[in-house]
Amino acid sequence: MKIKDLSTLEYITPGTGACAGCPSTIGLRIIGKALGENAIGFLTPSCAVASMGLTPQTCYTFPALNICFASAGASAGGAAMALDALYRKGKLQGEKPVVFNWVGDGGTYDIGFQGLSGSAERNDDYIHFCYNNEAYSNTGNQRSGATPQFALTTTSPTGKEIGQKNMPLLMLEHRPPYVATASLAYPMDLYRKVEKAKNITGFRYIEIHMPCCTSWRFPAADTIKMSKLAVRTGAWLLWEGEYGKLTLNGVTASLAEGRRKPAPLENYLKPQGRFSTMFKSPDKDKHLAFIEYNIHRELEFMAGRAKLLK
Ligand SMILES: Cc1ncc(C[n+]2csc(CCOP(=O)(O)OP(=O)(O)O)c2C)c(N)n1
Ligand SMILES: [Mg+2]
Repeated sequence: MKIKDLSTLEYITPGTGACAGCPSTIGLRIIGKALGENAIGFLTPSCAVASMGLTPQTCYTFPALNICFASAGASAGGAAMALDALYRKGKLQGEKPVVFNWVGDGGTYDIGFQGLSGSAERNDDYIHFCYNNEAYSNTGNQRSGATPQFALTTTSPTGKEIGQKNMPLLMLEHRPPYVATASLAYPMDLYRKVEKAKNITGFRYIEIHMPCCTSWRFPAADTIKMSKLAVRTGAWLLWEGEYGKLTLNGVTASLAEGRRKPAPLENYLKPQGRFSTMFKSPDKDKHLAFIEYNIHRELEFMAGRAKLLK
């Protein structure tokens, strides 16, 4: 299957208030084509909400419910249970809608983490999408648990002092039926993962890397280029897992097996204004080497983790 063969269904209408080059809109278009018309989405405060417009003129074509951060797990889990009850009582017929969350990294890694963890452990029946733009973007670019080390944000004005946490792995360790990471630069890999998740019952987590031209400060036309470089440098890893078992995918697998050399890190970081202070620093080479070391270490760690449970 090729991208041109995907459904013509659109989850977003023209005229959204999102920035030009917004990765969230690109991601939602692809996942919509995989999830189809029979789906209900929950959104926590984020760019995806700030740009959706006001009722009755919102840009989404799926039923979209705005919920608070802490309740993302409980809301989607509760909706899935309520649907089950309606089917049991004979009040609904036909195929059960897919319930999904569309939540940022701030909502997933930080503010909604506790509720999400509880929901994953209960194995509630929905897909949680984390669209990870590595910052609290809609509120003006504050740091999150997904912001990389040395990146400038308004709350890390000299560069973030620590790196990001491995949130998808934390979700995998809840041992749910499905966890995956994906990239906008590999849309058919993303599509395949969403379609796979759609046909599984229970808690599913898919995290999509979302280079954000506004917060990261690179040209708006380069969203996909930055997405691809993130994967090719090893800064973003592609993998999927079921019940704790983990498999590396695509370029990430080639990097881990040494079949492919990582792309030069500077090609990825230099065009991003959020690293401008690091590139001006006399310690630039030391910092770049440290990031490279951490990328390599993470890849080795994930490759090792993949071998542990087969
Ligand atoms: C409990 C709570 N804390 C803080 C806020 C303010 N707030 C709104 S959106 C947001 C950041 C969201 O970041 P993320 O989930 O990464 O989405 P993005 O803006 O990057 O799309 C914050 C802190 C809020 N609405 N509710
Ligand atoms: Mg964010």
